[in-house]
Amino acid sequence: LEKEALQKVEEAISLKELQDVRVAYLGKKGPITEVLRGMGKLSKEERPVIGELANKVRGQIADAIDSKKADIEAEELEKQLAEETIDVTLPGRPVPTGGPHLLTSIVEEIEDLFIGMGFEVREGPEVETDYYNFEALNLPKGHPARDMQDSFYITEDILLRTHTSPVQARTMNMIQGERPVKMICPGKVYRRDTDDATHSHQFTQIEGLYVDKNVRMSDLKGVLDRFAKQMFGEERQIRLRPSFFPFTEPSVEMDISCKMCNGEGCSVCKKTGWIEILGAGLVHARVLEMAGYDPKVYSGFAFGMGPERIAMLKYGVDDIRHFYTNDIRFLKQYHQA
Ligand code: FA5
Repeated sequence: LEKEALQKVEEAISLKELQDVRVAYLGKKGPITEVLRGMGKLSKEERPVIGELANKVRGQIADAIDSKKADIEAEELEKQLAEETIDVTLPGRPVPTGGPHLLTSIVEEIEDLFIGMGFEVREGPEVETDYYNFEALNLPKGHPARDMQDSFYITEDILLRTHTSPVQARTMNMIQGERPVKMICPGKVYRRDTDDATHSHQFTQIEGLYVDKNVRMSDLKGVLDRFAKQMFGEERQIRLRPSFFPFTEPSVEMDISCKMCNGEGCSVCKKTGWIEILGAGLVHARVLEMAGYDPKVYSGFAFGMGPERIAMLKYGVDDIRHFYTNDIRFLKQYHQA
């Protein structure tokens, strides 16, 4: 019996099999328990001999099971460790990382450029009152120039701002003529424009405003020229064309020489050699006055540019809709490492 049991223990290759052996030989219904149970029937002389023998056999089988159990456990641990080994020399799986959107980068680049010229950065609300979006900018109700910017009205007096110019009026109003202002304001604007390659119903503008004593047209031209050359390269030319905005007098639009054809005329610049990127002018006396600045003491210039158009020019993007459709293949091209 002992030999047979030890043989079974030896053959067991899993903890389950070993447990089965333990139950079979040492369990309540096993042969040794049976022998011990039958002790009562034995004679006085036989009892200690058989008892000792049975206990010895039981002890040996139990020891063999315990030592085999330790072997199997060690073996299993070994196996598990081998299976779970990590090869630290394998190349890692790349984790895709995001990056700033091209539009965010260009706005930040423009901000840095103007901060370098002493402008501070301000913000204003996208949901704006009719007063700040139009009236404070010399565009009273019924003024025909309101049609230049088709609007999304929320109520009769509240709308999505059509440009960032209301931030001019808000900033000046806050300071009430007490000191000069030199600020830019980037932000989203909304117009009921039909979307095409160069127009979007929601786009970005960056407003600029400089009000001080003796600010002149030449100051505006100098700042815009610096901006264009730093943004697009020293060889680029700027051109100011007379224009009209009710909140500036005189008003201009600024064109930049086309990079694609070097001013020769191509499809990108609609064969003119120039591309319009912003509107600007000297702040209208009425606007200064309404915001608490004395136009006899103060003068100023303002501009409003479209960073999408600037990014298109700088990076050769052929359709403004690329900025908003979020095709990862487009966006990835502009991620800096
Ligand atoms: C204005 O919005 C004036 N507030 C700009 C201004 C500010 C003039 C301060 C004088 C003083 P305009 O509507 O032209 O002007 O727009 C300014 C720029 O925004 C344009 O030159 C163009 O770059 C961009 N822009 C205009 N409409 C759209 C559009 N639908 N989609 C994308 N960009 C546009």
